[in-house]
Formats: sequence, C-alpha cells, structure tokens
Amino acid sequence: MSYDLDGARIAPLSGDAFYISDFVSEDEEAWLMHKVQSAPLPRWTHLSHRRLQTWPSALTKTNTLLSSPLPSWLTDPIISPRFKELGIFANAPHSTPNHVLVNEYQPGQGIMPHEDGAAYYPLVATVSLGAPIVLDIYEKNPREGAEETDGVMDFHGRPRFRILQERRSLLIMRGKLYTDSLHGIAESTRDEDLGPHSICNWDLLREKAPYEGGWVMRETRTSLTYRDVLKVAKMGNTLKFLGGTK
Ligand SMILES: O=C(O)CCC(=O)C(=O)O
Repeated sequence: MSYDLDGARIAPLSGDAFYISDFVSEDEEAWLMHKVQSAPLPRWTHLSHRRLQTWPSALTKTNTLLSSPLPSWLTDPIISPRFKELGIFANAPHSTPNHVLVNEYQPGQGIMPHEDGAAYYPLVATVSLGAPIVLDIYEKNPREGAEETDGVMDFHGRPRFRILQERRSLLIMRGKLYTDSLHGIAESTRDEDLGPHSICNWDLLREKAPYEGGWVMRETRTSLTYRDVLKVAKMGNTLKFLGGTK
C-alpha cells in the first residue's frame, strides 16, 4: 500500500486533520484485535463508559513516561514502516510515538469531550478497528450550556465538526485542532444525522453506502491512539521517579 498524506487532508479542518480509510488490511485488523483481546486481563482499566489498555505503561503523576519499548504488535507495521513513510511524527521530539492507548467502546459507550493535554506533543494518530464510530469536535471555550468538571466538558451544545472513523482507518489530528478544541464520542447505540452535510471527512470515506440512510448501529469498536509523550525518564532514573533513591 502507498499513502498520500496530501490527498488525505480533511479540508474543513485547515490542514490539521488527515483521514486514510484503508490504513490496515482486513487480516491486519483481525490480528490487531486478537492481540488486544489476548492481553492479560490486568492490562485492562475498567472505566464506567469504556475500558482501556495503556502501553507501555501509564504516565507518572508528573506526566512522565518511564522509558520502555512498545510491543512489536503495536509498532509493526503501523509505526514502521507506515507512520515513517508518511513522516507524521518526523517533527515530534522523539520522532516516533512512544505511547499507545487502546480504547474499547461497546454500543452505548463513549468518551466525554476532553483535550489530550500538554503531556504529549500535539499530534494524535488513531487506528480504528472493528466498527465505525463518529468523533465529535467541540470548541474549547465553553459556550452557554457547557459545564466543566475536572477539565472535562459536559456539552449540551452541538459539535463544530464530526468525523466518521471507519474500521481499518487512520485519523491524524494535530496543531491547533489538538490544542484549541475538545474531542469526544457520544454515549449512543446509533450514530445519526450522517451525510455530506454533517460529516467533514465524507468525501474521504472508503464506503458511503452503509451511511447513506443517515444512521448506523454501533458495534464494538476499538481504537489505538498513538502519541509522543514529551517527558521520558530513562530506566536508570526510574527509582528516583518512584521515590526510591536520592
Ligand atoms: O477512541 C477514540 O477515537 C478517541 C480516544 C480519545 O479521545 C483519547 O484516547 O483521548
């Protein structure tokens, strides 16, 4: 496969978002889902509205990553060679993602509008597996009707943009879109109001037919979100971070 980042630009998002519908093959998708499902149970963190795995590990309280390689099933072929060929992390401090969150959403589950924050270089690359889902993009500044709790916005307003992520796709969000907006997934059993009028990557979809009726039922959808954590502690310094030595 060869990919063309310029042709993948989501035009309404001003050069800060790219969508590649056929990023992993069906066989690769099945294998990645098998790897996610066969991770040991303690790998999963259960939240009230989704469950997630954190690779290689959760950040410390000071948003530091304890240096450790990602497992090969998350790097090959996604990071190497594909991200490298696309050059998407070329300007990031470590020139490559060093952290992956795996999120799993059952029908009815989602994630409240939030920002990923300053722990990461402002770029996130998301591989979607299993089923399509709509990602909503909101303005960061709270408008009337929005309430803030712990940095997460509870919105009653409408998203400014909606991105339909098909299974096997890659979505890249960076720059101002990363720093100046919030993203979330509605807790819904159907994604509705689909069409060129509301989905900003409509022209880039692999298939439009399943959505032309205007809605799609949710099924279990898994995402792999790749980021570059800015602060990394080498293993030699790990004890210091854990408070073990001076
Ligand atoms: O699953 C997704 O596509 C979004 C995940 C997300 O917002 C996050 O990990 O911060």
